[in-house]
Amino acid sequence: MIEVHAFATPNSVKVLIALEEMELPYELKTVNVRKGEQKTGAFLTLNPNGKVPVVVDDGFVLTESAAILVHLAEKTGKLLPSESAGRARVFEQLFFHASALSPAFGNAGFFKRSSPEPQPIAEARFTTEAERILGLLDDKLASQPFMAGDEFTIADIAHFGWMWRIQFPGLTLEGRPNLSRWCEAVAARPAVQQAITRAEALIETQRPAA
Ligand SMILES: N[C@@H](CCC(=O)N[C@@H](CS)C(=O)NCC(=O)O)C(=O)O
Repeated sequence: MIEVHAFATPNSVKVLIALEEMELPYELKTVNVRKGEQKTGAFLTLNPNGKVPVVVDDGFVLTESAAILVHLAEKTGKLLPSESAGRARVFEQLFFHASALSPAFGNAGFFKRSSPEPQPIAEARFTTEAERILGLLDDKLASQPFMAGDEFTIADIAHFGWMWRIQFPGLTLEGRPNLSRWCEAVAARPAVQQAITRAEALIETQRPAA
């Protein structure tokens, strides 16, 4: 069975959503990033980069959420078009997510909530960039139902991971009607709801018994 080392985080939930959508059984291993478990020796042998998620598929260890989404899509033949142009549109969004959206959201959240000292220039820089990216996605969804075209794909799963945690960088979807419509449609999918339930349970399992 596929092992998923994860926590209730934007990058982790993408993998759970993909597995639920693709109806692949998996075993969850909690890595509590709030307690720093991603920097411990045992976990670092799986991912020297010290970040979740990590998947172990029949002994094959894979890191990086976008690479994991592609691996699972290729394994099942689901949520990634086989024809070249459609496939390229999905990769376009995955690269955009990994190089632009995810760093902007993560850094905006860090400087808003976790920085040991206020850094107004950095916070403004990443928040403005995250807002600009939300605008781009809202514009894209004015003319197509999903991120890479007419079908729900792993590109939607990638972007949804951070929309699920949009409160961390202090952003909202207010005034973004197309993105709001898309987000509601993705959140309503039974597989997405099941993945979120399982991700949130990872926090519960770490709480001491009352
Ligand atoms: N590019 C990586 C980013 C992974 C990442 O930043 N994971 C976060 C949780 S969403 C993490 O492990 N943070 C803890 C840390 O950086 O120490 C991916 O897409 O998988």
